Amino acid sequence: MKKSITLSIAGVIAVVATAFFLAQQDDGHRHHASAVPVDLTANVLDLTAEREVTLKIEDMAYSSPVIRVKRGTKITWVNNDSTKHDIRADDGSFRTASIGRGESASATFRKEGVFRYHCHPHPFMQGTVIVEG
Ligand SMILES: [Cu+2]
Repeated sequence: MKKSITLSIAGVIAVVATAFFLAQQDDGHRHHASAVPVDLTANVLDLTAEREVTLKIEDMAYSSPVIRVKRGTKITWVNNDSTKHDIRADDGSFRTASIGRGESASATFRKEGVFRYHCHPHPFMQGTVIVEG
């Protein structure tokens, strides 16, 4: 009886030690991953075949928040909320007027790059346009 208890305690210690080791490995992995730039290919809507793109603003969010377009594409946002919104580049490279329900605003992307934008009154509303050559 005593022997079997000792054995099972040893077993538990072994399991805990293994779990700790795996957790450390896992943690190391996460640190490594966070050093790598965010993978934008995960949920990107490919609109590179379009010359003009219309996106909606609904329920305090931009529809299709991450899109890929060709250089020269005109993007129009239509606001379906009763709240006014705008579209502003995080780096200040473009900014639209504040638009109310049923109104729209456009921006043409002539430079390649990754353009993150947000709504000035509601900074939690965010989107990204990836412009390809
Ligand atoms: Cu807004």
